[in-house]
Amino acid sequence: MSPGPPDEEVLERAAAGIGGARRVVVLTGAGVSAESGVPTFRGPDGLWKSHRPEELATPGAFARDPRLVWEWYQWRRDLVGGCAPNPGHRAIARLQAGRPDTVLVTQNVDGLHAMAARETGAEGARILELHGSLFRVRCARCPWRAGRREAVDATSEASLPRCPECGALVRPDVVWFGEGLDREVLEGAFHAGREADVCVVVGTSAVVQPAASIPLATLEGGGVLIEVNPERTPLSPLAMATIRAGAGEVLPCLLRA
Ligand code: BJW
Repeated sequence: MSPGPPDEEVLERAAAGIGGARRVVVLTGAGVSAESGVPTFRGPDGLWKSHRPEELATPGAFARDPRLVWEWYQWRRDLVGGCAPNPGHRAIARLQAGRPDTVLVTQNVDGLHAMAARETGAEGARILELHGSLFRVRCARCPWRAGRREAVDATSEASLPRCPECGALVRPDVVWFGEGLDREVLEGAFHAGREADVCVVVGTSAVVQPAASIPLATLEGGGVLIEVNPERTPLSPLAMATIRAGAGEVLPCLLRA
């Protein structure tokens, strides 16, 4: 159901909060890419509508059926490969170009924020990808990792890519349930959260930890939250402003300041 046009007064208050902030951190989730045609995870048309997360996004799932897991990831790589940043990604990139101390923390693995930053001349923008990237792979056994955009042939287990160092199976370089996040990236994200006086939370259901706790670090540091999401989330009651609209529709106006 469409939430209708955003409340002008709330939008103005939120824009003023961002405009007056010393430091801003932006936390994004799958919703920011929805208007680019990338499905979210948990919505009615979400990526997990027909598969349970533990069937696909866990190390156990990969150990049990690497072909099925790769088939799902290759389908997503193909889908995302045909998508482009939307006005929401571009608005965040423009904010970072204009205010280079703004840190963007994303749970997304689609690379659309980095693409928007390149298009907007914000190449130096600090983008912390908490959950990895669809377009990187790593060895399931040893530390080898690399960028990889070519298609993975998931027609049989024998056709799956193997590590050039140790011969074990190669897997997507993303963070699955039960796996730790990269320590440096995570520390950077929490530091940015604590230092910010405004945390703009966009398009995340805010149920997956530890990402969902980054806005809490802003609150603990005395800052405020601004949420952009057509639906209510566990963070909504904590936000000084909640804007019930799509990211692509509202961010260009909200981040103009
Ligand atoms: C729009 C819109 C529009 C629509 N505009 N908005 C503490 C308590 C309980 C459990 C745990 C805990 N700490 C750790 C855990 C376990 C677990 C966890 O969080 N479980 C919960 C689900 C209960 N976390 C982990 O295992 C993490 N590891 C970890 O903590 O290691 C240490 C440890 C391990 C074990 C136990 C304890 C500690 C790792 C989490 C990795 C998550 N990985 C995934 C898959 C990545 C790879 C891939 O893409 O395949 O990351 S899961 C999936 O969820 C993906 C996403 O990044 C993540 C978040 O989803 P997101 O972005 O919020 O998407 P949706 O679909 O949920 O929401 C979309 C939103 O957009 C909705 O709100 C819409 O309304 C909105 N929207 N259109 C704006 N146009």
